[in-house]
Amino acid sequence: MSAVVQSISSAAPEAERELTDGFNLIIDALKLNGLDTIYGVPGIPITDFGRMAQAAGIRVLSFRHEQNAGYAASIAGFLTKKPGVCLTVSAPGFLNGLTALAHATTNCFPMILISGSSEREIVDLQQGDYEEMDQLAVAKPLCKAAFRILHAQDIGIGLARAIRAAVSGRPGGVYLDLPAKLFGQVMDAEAGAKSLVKVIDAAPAQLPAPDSIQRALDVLKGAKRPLIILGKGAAYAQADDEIRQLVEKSGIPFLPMSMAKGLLPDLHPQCAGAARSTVLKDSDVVMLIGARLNWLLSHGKGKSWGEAPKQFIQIDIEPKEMDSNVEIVAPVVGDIGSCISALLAGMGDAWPAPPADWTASVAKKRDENVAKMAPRLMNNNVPMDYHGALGVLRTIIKERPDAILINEGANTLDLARGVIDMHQPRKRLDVGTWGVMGIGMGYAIAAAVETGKPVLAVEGDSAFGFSGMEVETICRYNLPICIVIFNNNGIYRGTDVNDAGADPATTVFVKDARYDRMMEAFGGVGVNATSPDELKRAVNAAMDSGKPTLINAVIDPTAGSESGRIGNLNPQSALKKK
Ligand code: OXT
Ligand code: ADP
Ligand code: MG
Repeated sequence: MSAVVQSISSAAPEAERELTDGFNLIIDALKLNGLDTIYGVPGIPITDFGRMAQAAGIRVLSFRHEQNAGYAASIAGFLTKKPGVCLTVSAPGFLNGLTALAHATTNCFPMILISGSSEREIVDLQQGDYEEMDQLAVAKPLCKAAFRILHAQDIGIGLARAIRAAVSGRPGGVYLDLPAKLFGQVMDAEAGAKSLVKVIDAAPAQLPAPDSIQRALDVLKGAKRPLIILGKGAAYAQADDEIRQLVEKSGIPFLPMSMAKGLLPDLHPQCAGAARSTVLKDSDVVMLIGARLNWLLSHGKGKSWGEAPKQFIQIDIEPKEMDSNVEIVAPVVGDIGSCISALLAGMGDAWPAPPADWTASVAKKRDENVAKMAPRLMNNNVPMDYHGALGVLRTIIKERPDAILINEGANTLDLARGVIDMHQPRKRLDVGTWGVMGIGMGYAIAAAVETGKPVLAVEGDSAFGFSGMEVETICRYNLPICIVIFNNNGIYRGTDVNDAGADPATTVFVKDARYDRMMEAFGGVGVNATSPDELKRAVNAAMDSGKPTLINAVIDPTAGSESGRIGNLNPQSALKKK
């Protein structure tokens, strides 16, 4: 239905007809396709569009910086399997949103970045328009697809193409360029309504070839020390029951990648999360489900994978992913739900359990590691170390398993990943494939908005700084978000000194900063916590009340290590002066 009714000739009633325009057609097209939430920042030429969308019942969340709105849209896509929508102004706003679009593409999250843009004729002749930029050309190499709509009658098709490109096959980011002139273009309302497209079956099932299933089962059956690795593609697929059945029916130990934690509970008897290096090294057959053999898995080779020959089975929707780093002896290409169902059917009722010495050795290593860590998590040291603080948060997540955990930082990320067990699928959201700082507040906002669940954001003090101004957004929308800042006065540690001059070292911040006061400035709750007991009380109070809360958790500035668990990736200079 067109939202605006206009009369083009009040003097001639017989010639009266209903009109609509670009503004209304975009809104109608979004609504028709169930895209009911927009994350963005207003300004020329999209301010009125935001107002009209809000008036038409779309939830429009207005941020302080487009990058955060973009990260929100990207994780909304991951959580809902619908493209998350980010709306920005032209050139600078567009560029601010573009990092998040590239991030969505890299992480295989469906997202659409819609940006207003300047007049084509002026941009193409480079005549210096307001916020002039050839945005389509800039976006293209950084996303899965990019489209521009020039005519109101193409809005329906343009949005349909964007939705399909974002969610079908391997999901990713799509750019949609809307020049300012398009919004005001008028057309007949009936023709406009007819031009809209409700996308049917946007992400069609992709069935695996039966041969590929049989090949995978043959390899798996021959394994002496099999391992299943679950990645965030498996979490995205929302085939939770099938995946659980496959893991349990096979009896094979599973290793969850960071955002796949909780797909099966971390406390599941087959979970090998706490025996990571052992299972990577000693396994002989590895079945990857929605996980890539990229840097996070040492490219499937080298020291962490041990000496013994290894065979890989890979389940992925993207055929080009196969053999990307090492040979895949059994590629299974299809959507995870269909692939796992086919594997389950092929396994029949009597699938042999893996050799007991293998499962026992994995369980033993896991239990040893868990036991080794346990006492460290119970310490009540002041100043807090990471383990004391995380021990408290781990219990809180256990007691509130449906809360969503957002996590970024270096030590704050790596230690939280190991310490905080997850109990339900898609509850842990973090820096992802690029290890990017700045996802925190955008993710927290979208997680609260899309799921209605309480959110706990565990943030390094540096990581938080990348999106910290969005605490105002959190307060404005009164979202149930509790932010805990692990404040160790800096990046990795707060103790570095610059011996060469008066400037501080590059990795340290203002000492003993009180981030909690930022939250108070906007009417939220701020707490300074100096011990695990104080931290526990403050987080529980925040989660009970649902009030926006920021807890400044004072962490020993000497406790962290350079780059957390990935210090080995730092290049070293042989010529470095001490
Ligand atoms: O088996 P072994 O013996 O090996 O043991 C493993 C597990 O078995 C065991 N484990 C357990 N034991 C007991 N109990 C339990 N429950 C348990 N669970 C596991 O523990 C070990 C470790 O397990 P894990 O973690 O699974 O294994 P591992 O070996 O670490 O896994 C390897 C990886 C690669 C998969 C893993 O490490 C990983 O996922 N890493 C991701 C790392 C990452 O992405 N880091 C973020 C980037 S770092 C850096 O780039 C930063 N920057 C630069 C920057 C960035 N990133 N972005 C932008 C836009 N600009 C700049 C910055 C600025 S970090 C950063 C800020 C840092 O400062 P902050 O103040 O924010 O943070 P602090 O450091 O806290 O100060
Ligand atoms: P992780 O970082 O957790 O290891 P990655 O992001 O590297 O995970 O890998 C996710 C993989 O999942 C990608 O290769 C992507 O193509 C795949 N994927 C995403 N959704 C699906 C799906 N529905 N079915 C099959 N594969 C999928
Ligand atoms: Mg820090």
